[in-house]
Amino acid sequence: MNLKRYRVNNIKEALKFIKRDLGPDALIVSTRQVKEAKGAFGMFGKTMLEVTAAAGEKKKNSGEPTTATTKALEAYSGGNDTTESTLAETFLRPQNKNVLSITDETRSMMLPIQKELQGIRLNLGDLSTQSNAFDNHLVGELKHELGEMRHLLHILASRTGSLNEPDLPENLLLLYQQMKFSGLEEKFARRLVMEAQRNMTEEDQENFAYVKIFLARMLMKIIKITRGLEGLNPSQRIAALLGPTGVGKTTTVAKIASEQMRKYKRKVALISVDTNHRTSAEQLRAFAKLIKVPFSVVKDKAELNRLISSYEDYDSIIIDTDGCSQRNDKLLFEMREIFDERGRIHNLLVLSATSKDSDMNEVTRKFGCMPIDSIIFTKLDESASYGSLFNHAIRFKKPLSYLTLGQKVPEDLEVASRERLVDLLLNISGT
Ligand SMILES: Nc1nc2c(ncn2[C@@H]2O[C@H](COP(=O)(O)OP(=O)(O)OP(=O)(O)O)[C@@H](O)[C@H]2O)c(=O)[nH]1
Ligand SMILES: [Mg+2]
Repeated sequence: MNLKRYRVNNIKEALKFIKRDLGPDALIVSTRQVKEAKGAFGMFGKTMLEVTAAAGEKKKNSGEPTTATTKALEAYSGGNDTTESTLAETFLRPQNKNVLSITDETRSMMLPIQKELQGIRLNLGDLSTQSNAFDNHLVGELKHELGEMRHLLHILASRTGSLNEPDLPENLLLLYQQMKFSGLEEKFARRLVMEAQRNMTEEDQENFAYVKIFLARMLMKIIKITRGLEGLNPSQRIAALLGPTGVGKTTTVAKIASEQMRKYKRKVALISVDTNHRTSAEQLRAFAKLIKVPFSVVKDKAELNRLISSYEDYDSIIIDTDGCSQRNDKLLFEMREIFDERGRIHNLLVLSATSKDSDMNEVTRKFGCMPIDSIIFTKLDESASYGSLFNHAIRFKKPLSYLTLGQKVPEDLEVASRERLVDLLLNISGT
């Protein structure tokens, strides 16, 4: 991918350069405010806008220009080069008539299909009420036709990304595209920018930095956090890490144990719950030996409760569990037997930021058979976009406790903060 970075006074200036250098298919990847170095220690420098853009793929035979918004959506969804117009043009002319024409064009294509669908549905209804004339074969055919029509409608709808792109002022449209590029779901991104537009004066909407901060504030209000284990019972913190296989539970247990000891000087004990009857606890046993904390393996709830009671003079008890596939109902049931009790144990669901949104949703739904108090996102270092973290936090309304950013113990652990999460999505700090 051909990436280019520009320092400009405003977004219009950036779009001019992007179009000139990268062509009409360019896509804006990120934006941030930077201070130009000037004078001693770079003080008194002018604040500039830094825009990073990527060149899109060129289509060999250019056709009629359609809509830039559609182009942006296609680029976001993996690059479908059926349109020729520019993202930049849309930003320059957000009221572009083309936006209307593609919507109208699509609507007019879909109208007859929708009518036909309605007709088929009515016929199906009639047939099923007339039991004598009920003809299985005909109903089967109609159902098949209905399925095909639905499929066609789906394709048409996905070609335009959305039937009515938000009609937004330039800065909001730019940030809307940026959030979608980062993986934030279209409906969430749309709701955010629409809400922001309603709550800002037209003058404020023209100030890019203001709009970005405004959106950041809105996002910060949506995200819930636990401040690591600080929100837990201060007299004794008991945390169990649950989740699918290989997401980094054991590594994160070790990191949290170190954090509790080093940062808070707390007395820590480690437990491994071995439901899977695998001898995977050895890794943690070795670590416990290294940091000189007690470590035990338990097999069931009674043993776990007994052990926790014996650790009553410990400040933090961190419990590791075996990986459990969200599709393994038997194992999930065994886990639930141990962790469903509301009370002393804080259940942390561990999810990898590299997982697909749909997989993460399935995991959270399945593990929802036991109380999930907060979520840890691991492997942020292996992920290129962070919209899915927000999709998840918005959808399930679970607080986030930690983020992990690498394999190193103890350093690659961060307490999840709203500022950090919003920065990951909107690149406020520009790091
Ligand atoms: N890049 C990266 N790798 C990580 C991170 N956290 C853990 N890992 C790696 O992911 C792999 C699996 O980590 P484990 O801690 O064993 O995962 P687990 O969830 O305990 O696995 P099971 O117990 O088998 O379910 C190891 O290679 C870890 O080093 C992270 O934040 N970033
Ligand atoms: Mg493990």
